[in-house]
Amino acid sequence: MEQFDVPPTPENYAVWICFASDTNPELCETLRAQIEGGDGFTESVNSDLFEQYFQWKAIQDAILESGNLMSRELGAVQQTLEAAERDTVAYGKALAGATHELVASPDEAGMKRLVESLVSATARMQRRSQALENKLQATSNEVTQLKSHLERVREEAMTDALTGIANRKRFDEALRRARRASDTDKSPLSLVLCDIDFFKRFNDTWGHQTGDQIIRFVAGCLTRHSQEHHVVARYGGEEFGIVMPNTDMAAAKEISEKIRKTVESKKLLRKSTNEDLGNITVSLGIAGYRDGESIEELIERSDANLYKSKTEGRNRSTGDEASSQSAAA
Ligand code: GH3
Ligand code: MG
Ligand code: MG
Repeated sequence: MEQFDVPPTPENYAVWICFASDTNPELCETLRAQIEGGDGFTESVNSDLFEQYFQWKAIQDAILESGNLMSRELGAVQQTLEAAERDTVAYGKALAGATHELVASPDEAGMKRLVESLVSATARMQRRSQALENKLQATSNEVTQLKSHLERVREEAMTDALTGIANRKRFDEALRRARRASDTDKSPLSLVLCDIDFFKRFNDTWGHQTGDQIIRFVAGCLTRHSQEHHVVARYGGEEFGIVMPNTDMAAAKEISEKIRKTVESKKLLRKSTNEDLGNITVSLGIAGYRDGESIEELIERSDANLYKSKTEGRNRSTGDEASSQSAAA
């Protein structure tokens, strides 16, 4: 990844680990072609690779599987309906025959035969109706299960596997929706970006797995201090974003500070060995949505504030106005 300048995001890791372990011939082939083509690995090439071989693959598989199951179910229902139709025709004929015989005023024995044949034809119809009802009920249950299966796959495609919080895709979607809502009802919308300080150093010292443990810990802090309607997402490797609809700058700053202080104050222990990992800190950048600006502009302004937090010493949060900056004591 280093050789081709591929950023070490979770998505890119997934692609390249698969390449290194040679577990997906199709992906390996595509990657080799890209390398040989010499066009490099731009952000869009990287995200296309991930979508193609991981996200979309999972969704497509689920849709295909659901489609197959659905058509099998519908085929069975169709057969039951056809059989029911044949029985209905036969029943109609039995009734017509009975009417004809009644017109001819049958004797007592003939009447008995007639009633018996009508009773048995009616019983057959009843059984068929019952079977049809059962089949339809089973199909309806099956369709409900398929729907929830598809919903689960959709959920997975929007979730970051390492932390369980939203991934970049859901972040983008949430931000777009929040911006639309803010445009409509003029409610405040804040965006917080958060980045772990000196994380490369931490990773190099303690290893990637312990690094992952820290990413999960920070994700937990963000979730704990955010409100229920906020969307907390892993924006990139050790970067997070919180979309905060209906939240003004003051409230967003307050939450950001709570997050910062919680992360800073936690004494970290290595899970596997209980070794003292010291403390880590995060830097945050906050921007409030300005009427009419694009999503990109809003992200850029949050990012600029995050950058400010970094250059002015890290372990701090910076809001829109310079005067609203909060720093560690
Ligand atoms: P700064 O304070 O300026 O943010 O410094 P930094 O070292 O945190 O910044 P930089 O962006 O240079 O380093 C980010 C590092 O995050 C690089 C990579 O080693 C690590 N990283 C990215 N994704 C993952 C991941 O999924 N797991 C782990 N363990 N580390 C990751
Ligand atoms: Mg970073
Ligand atoms: Mg960092």
